[in-house]
Amino acid sequence: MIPQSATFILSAPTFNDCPSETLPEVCFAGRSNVGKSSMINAVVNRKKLVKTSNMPGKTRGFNYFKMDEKWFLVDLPGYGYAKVSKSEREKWDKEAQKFYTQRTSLRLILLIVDSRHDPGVLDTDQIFWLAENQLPFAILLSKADKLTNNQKVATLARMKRLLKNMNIETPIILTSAETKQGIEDVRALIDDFINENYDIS
Ligand SMILES: Nc1nc2c(ncn2[C@@H]2O[C@H](COP(=O)(O)OP(=O)(O)OP(=O)(O)O)[C@@H](O)[C@H]2O)c(=O)[nH]1
Ligand SMILES: [Mg+2]
Repeated sequence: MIPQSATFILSAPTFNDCPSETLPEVCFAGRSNVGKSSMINAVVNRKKLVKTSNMPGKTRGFNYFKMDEKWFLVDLPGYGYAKVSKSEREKWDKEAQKFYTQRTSLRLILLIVDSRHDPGVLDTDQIFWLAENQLPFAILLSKADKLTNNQKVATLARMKRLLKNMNIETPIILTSAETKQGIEDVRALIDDFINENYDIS
């Protein structure tokens, strides 16, 4: 469902600054510049709820948006951005891990992976870590508008194979914030998790 109201709540620099209010939460994560913010705008059907840019590394902290007074959407900074110092990155990784494992209202992690490239070691590590910690997540392959039909089939097969090799079963959706391919499916997935009628295990 497209939210009627979508409001920015706060940007929490650390896990401890996240809202004390508990509503079901869905977060968007993935490498820097993979299209997280664009995906969010497409899913909530707003042109500029979240800032997008050609300059990776713009998003800082846990950015909270309230949807229909019913659930929180959280935009996370991208991982692997080269221009952020190693110590900054490590600090953020710790905050993100705390968030994933301790935020009890977190219902679903949408991990965005660029459909045009082989998932790199950062993506595979992240996928493995989420699965190992038994966290509810789905994979959104982004920027599908840049692919031919053959490439779309290949990228889906590649991701399926990777998950199978890791013994992981989780939804994969091919998406584009440009053409809106898959966006309806992402909305349906979110609805299912918000309403708790989906069991990923
Ligand atoms: N062709 C195409 N380009 C896209 C799509 N989604 C995002 N982009 C482009 O990719 C770039 C990065 O998009 P963002 O949405 O800002 O990416 P992000 O993951 O939020 O980036 P950070 O917050 O910096 O980590 C921008 O130039 C977007 O226009 C898509 O579906 N198709
Ligand atoms: Mg962003």
